[in-house]
Amino acid sequence: MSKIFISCALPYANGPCHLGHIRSTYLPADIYARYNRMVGNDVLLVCATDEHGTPIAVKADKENKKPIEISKRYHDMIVKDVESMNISLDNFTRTTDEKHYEIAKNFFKDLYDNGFIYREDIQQLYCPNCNKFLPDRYVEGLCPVCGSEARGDHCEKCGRALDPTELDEPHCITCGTTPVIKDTFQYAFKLSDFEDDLKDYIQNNENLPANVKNYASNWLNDGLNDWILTRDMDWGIPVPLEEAKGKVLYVWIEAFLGYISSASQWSEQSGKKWEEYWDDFVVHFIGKDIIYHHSIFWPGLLKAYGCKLPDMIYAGEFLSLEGEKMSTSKNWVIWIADFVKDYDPDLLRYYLTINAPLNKDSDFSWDDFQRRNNDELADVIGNFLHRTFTFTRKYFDSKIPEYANPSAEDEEFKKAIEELPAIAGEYISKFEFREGLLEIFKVAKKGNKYFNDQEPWKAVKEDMQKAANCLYLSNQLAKTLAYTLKPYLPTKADAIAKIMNIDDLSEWKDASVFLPSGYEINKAKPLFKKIDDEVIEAEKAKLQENLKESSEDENMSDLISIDDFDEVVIKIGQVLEAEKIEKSDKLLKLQVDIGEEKPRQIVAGLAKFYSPEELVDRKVCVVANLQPAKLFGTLSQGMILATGGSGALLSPDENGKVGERIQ
Ligand code: B3M
Ligand code: ZN
Repeated sequence: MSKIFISCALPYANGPCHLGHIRSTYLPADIYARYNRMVGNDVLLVCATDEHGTPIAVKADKENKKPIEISKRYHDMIVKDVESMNISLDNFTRTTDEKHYEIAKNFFKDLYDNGFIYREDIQQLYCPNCNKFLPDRYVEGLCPVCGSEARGDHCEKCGRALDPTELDEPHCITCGTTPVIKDTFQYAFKLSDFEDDLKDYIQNNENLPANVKNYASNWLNDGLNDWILTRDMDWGIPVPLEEAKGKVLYVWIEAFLGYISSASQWSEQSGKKWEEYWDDFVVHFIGKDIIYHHSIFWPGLLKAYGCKLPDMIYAGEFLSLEGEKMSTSKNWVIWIADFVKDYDPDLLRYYLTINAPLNKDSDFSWDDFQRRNNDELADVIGNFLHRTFTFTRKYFDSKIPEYANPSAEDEEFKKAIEELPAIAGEYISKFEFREGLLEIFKVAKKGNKYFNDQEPWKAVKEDMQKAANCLYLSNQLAKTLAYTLKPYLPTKADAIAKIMNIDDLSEWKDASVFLPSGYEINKAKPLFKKIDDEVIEAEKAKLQENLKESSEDENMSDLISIDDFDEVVIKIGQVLEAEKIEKSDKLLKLQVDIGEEKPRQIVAGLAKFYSPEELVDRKVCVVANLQPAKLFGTLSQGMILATGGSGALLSPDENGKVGERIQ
């Protein structure tokens, strides 16, 4: 048995969790932790919210609140998000916890006392208008390496950690002023001293995956600079030195220590020593954008501290949404809290795992989500289980029948069941979560085929033993599926176990132990349902709507030219007919006369505000040159102008004539 220390990257407490968080860190960490617990390893899975740093301070400034109010708000949301996805964390703390402050200060002090941290006079960006230094995200500009828009501390495009003074065309994000350079002093870590150690660590650690090795090696080849560990700002952990009043620790150095403070809080509660887990095997699950920090900064700090370095850094690649990069500012995102309101979290766990290996970029699309749910979960796994259970009840009095005189097909299928736990388990232990799930799916598919081929509905009349063998083995596979699916789909696995009278699925080794003949199972309940087309259409429409609303907010201050405005043709129209659209509580289908030969059919989101009768005969304003679109399968050839929130219709004065252009 080994002890395993597993961490998920600390989410910034400046927003709730979206699909990307779950895909790149929490879900893989959870699958890995659950599996390892099942094989008898002693696992410690920790995380915390990252509450300091400019992301939260900037948000607080914008909302005119204290940073702690912001971080508390999002900490509470994140806790709920993570719980709702059934991430089996052993401890989840926050970086404003007292224990964390103590650990972070001691760590800094230790490195300082041992000469790894030194005081340095430096120049930093300062906003003469706001009268403050502009650390990290307080300034934005262009990345000096790739030229993309970048924040002061980080370029998302090329993944590089930056110093704000390196930015081209910098500007203060609060007031837009171009900052000036001003003298100050900070404390720097002698990262450059560890170049050789880090090269050795990256090159000779067999566990590290290719993406981490490649990125880190490239950066190491460029040479390392020392790393500034402090900032001039109020929000953060005070630098534990007399002479450093008004300075705080840079959020990244203490965020790493969140792993340790979360573990040590757990130790206090459990009476177990987290250090034993660290000494045995450490795995950090992170997103690809923070490989630099975890493969260079963190091992450098740990080396200086004299501590064992992480054995494994697993970096999930990006998740896009409907083929586009996710963006919280553009509202092109699906929040976990919204998702779990309408869907079982296991459906998302399934989709995010099976869709692409963790080390490849992946995309979430509603159509594909529906396809995988309907064709794979419902049609293959759900169908197999349901047939097995209902058939056992109907023809075998809910008892697992005898297995005798097996055919070659029976024996081949039996072998596939027996081998599944070892194969799937091997994949999970190698961090190949998708492959493990594919294997499970493959055997479930085989189960369906076997069931069809054996035709037990016929065999019960002609060859009872053939039917008995089929149901004996199908029940064994159902049981094996419950065990092997447990790390992936914990609630669905429990539901299968409940039908099969299995109390707990805690030991992986039981996955291939067959249930005895005569063993009684319970009545089946449908475990997986298909998702209707309308539901998916509505989800897609909601995404577009969110995007539109956010771009409306964003563009408030952007002026357009008269020519831009002239491109929009708005005409006076009159509603001739109006009716509800079935299954939609928002949409109405209207026929509107806009002075053309034929009336236009327009789908309008007005059902919540007007009955169809109220609209007939009304004069309205219509955008007449919009590209036609289909909403809920209904063609829409224009748009009726109304306000978004209250649905108030814009009506022309009485003297306005149908077909007249508004300009
Ligand atoms: N808070 C989140 C991020 O950049 C950052 C991770 C810290 S892990 C020690 O994704
Ligand atoms: Zn400013």
